[in-house]
Amino acid sequence: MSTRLTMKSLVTPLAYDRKAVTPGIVHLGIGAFHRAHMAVYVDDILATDPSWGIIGASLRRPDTKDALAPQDFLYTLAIRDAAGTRARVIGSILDVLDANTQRKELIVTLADPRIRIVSLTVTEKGYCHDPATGNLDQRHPDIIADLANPHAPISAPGLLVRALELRRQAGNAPFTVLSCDNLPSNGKTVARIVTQFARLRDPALADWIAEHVAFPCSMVDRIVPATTDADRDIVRDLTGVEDAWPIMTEPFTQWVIEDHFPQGRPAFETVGAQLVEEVEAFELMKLRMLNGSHSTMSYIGYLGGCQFVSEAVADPGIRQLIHGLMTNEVMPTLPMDRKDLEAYRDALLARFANPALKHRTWQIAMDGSQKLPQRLLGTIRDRLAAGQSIQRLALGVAAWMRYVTGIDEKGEPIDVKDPHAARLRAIADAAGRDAEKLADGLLGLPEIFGTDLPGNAAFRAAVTGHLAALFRDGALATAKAVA
Ligand code: CS2
Repeated sequence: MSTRLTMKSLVTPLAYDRKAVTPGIVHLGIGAFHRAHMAVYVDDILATDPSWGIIGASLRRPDTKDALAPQDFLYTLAIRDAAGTRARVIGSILDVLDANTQRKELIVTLADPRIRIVSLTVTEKGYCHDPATGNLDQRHPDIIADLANPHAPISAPGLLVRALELRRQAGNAPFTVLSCDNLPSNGKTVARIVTQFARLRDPALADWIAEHVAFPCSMVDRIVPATTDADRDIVRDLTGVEDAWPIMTEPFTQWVIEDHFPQGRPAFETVGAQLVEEVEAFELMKLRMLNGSHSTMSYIGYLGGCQFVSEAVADPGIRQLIHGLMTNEVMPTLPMDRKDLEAYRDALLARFANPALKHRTWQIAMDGSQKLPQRLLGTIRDRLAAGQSIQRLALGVAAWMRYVTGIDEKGEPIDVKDPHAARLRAIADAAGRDAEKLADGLLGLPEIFGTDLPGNAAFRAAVTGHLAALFRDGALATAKAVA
């Protein structure tokens, strides 16, 4: 594939000799997001420093390995907007290990001293934590399995701890753990989860991890819709090459990283990343502005019949709602300059409207139980504490509640994907279309709403009122009324 791809003038070829590249990073969760984001920054580095190749690992499914192995792990990145599509070949991923069939090899690789960074995009649910508190969920089935069988772990925390244990036993330095998921203070969160898991296994190991392992925070941003067959056709028409799994994305990309890598790192600052002392304000801004809007638009848009984000944001009611949500309810909670936030908001609205990105509302609607706390509920808490209104934010929460009933506005089933889908469905089935009962049942889930929000009368009233309106008037009319 490489030769054919590099011969095409429309495709930017590799700028380095791939045979000279050696592995320096293991990435857990080698999905579309990583392949459009970190793998691209690393691809840009390899011409000047070939010691940072990536070994990817899939913890659940072998499909990425199956697709990429026959093409030597090369793939096409297609960058799309209204102006057209640009393609480039990415070669930074040297191999992909399927954890289910190559678990031993994966653990040996993680323990290899050449690996100085282990990065993760395992999605929110891959951390096996309680999203409301950020603590390890000790009742999580994968955590129970890993505590019973710590030398053959299946969870991300289990794998990290086993690999760190082997490094410690061998007298080797640990790797730096770099979370690239949309979690609040993602480095601190993964540090907490990993040390809590280690402590359940071996307190001395937990102490060693707490003392020696760095967990820098990072804010990652690039919109990456799931690849479809239509995308494969677009890439084939553009490049003349059959790529089993190309990645489609937008021109925008951002990566803000806390500069704390005691074992060394690629010179990411030379390829567009921002290396800073403190990332958390950036993370908060992105989670609340981008992801908070995304989730709100997705639930309302899906219910209102919008298949793609670009369609949802083209609806005048939804657009006004999202604009108002960011301007009036989110921006005042953020520590940044107002002018910068206005520019950020406007850039987001333009990115959401990208007509070439077929970003499904259904895709973003997934895993709401894991996403709501950092995307909407933190902002709601801050505003309630300051006695401020939360009407638009509460509509995002109510739209999620309406969505997880699993029945759309036409009476058709919704394929609700969520680790708690069955529990959510049972609550919804018991409540029927009674807004009060439904809100009551769902607010009773402490892993989402904590123990404070369910008792907050203003929050409860706002959510219940919106939920009743969603059942009565439908999503688009309700969005327009609240906007
Ligand atoms: C989206 C994110 O699927 C989702 O939940 O909100 O994946 C979003 O596209 C990225 O965070 C953008 O950086």
